[in-house]
Amino acid sequence: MVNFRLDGKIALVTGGSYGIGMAIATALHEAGATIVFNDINGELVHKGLCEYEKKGIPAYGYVCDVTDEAQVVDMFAKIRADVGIVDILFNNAGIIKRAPMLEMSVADFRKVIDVDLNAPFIVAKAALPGMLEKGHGKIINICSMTSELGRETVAAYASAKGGLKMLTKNICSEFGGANIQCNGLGPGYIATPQTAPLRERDANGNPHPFDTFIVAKTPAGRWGLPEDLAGPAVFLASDASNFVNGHILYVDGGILAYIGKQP
Ligand code: NAP
Ligand code: GCO
Repeated sequence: MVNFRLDGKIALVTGGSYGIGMAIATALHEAGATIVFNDINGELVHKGLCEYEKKGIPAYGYVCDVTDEAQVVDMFAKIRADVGIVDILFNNAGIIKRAPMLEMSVADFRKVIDVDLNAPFIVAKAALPGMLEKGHGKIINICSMTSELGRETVAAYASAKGGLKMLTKNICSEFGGANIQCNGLGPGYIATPQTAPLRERDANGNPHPFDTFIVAKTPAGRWGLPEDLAGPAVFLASDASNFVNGHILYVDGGILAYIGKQP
């Protein structure tokens, strides 16, 4: 029988105190996994823990900046002591800075690369020894439309998410023989705080032009919801995907298939 269940598995979702991370963690819990998450400060972790408790999910939360290798290594030691060895890692924590390229500072470019590309390397590196010890593992990197497509103002983010696609393929290449699958989950345009500035209405209540643009560019005719990622996330975390490796599963309502509305 196809096995989508995650009973007995420990799943770490980085940046999982709200948004896409929380929706993924909720789905993994429903499939049977024990949920561990981190966020960058104590306030966010506390908020996340309260929210998981409200949902009846017994989650473990840790304060950890995923760009800091020492903090990440320390978090993995704590998780091992408190919960056990991580079987499933979702590299979800991410940031975006939108600015025309000529106005983007090098410092901002570096910051985005650090959180969105260097950190998934650091966290995967910390997770892999435990997975090798257990003889199995799932690493899922949260990619983006911008892993494939460019757009004005997101040079740093697109560079990081394009790089993350290749880090995914490289982890697959290096660890596939050890029964570790590394795949990407590429959300389309999802309604979360990260995309809220693109959906703000003007004083007259008219939608943001970018909002109108995205709805027209999406064959599904709407923004995605974090919950739209639940099924694909469980699939990539489960034994049902054991021969899927180095793949990026786009969950975008069809954006990447579509040339755009004809005039
Ligand atoms: P979000 O609302 O901004 O949540 C991201 C989480 O990561 C936040 O809790 C954030 O904390 C945390 N974080 C940021 N830097 C961190 C660090 N150094 N260490 C630990 N945690 C950190 O984003 P989202 O929309 O849910 O997106 C989640 C992931 O999906 C991101 O990788 C994003 O790029 C990707 N994604 C989003 C969309 C979309 O349309 N929303 C589409 C494709 C891909 P703070 O609140 O302090 O920043
Ligand atoms: C943007 C958006 C995107 C999305 C997402 C698309 O400014 O274009 O924020 O980058 O967040 O990653 O898949």
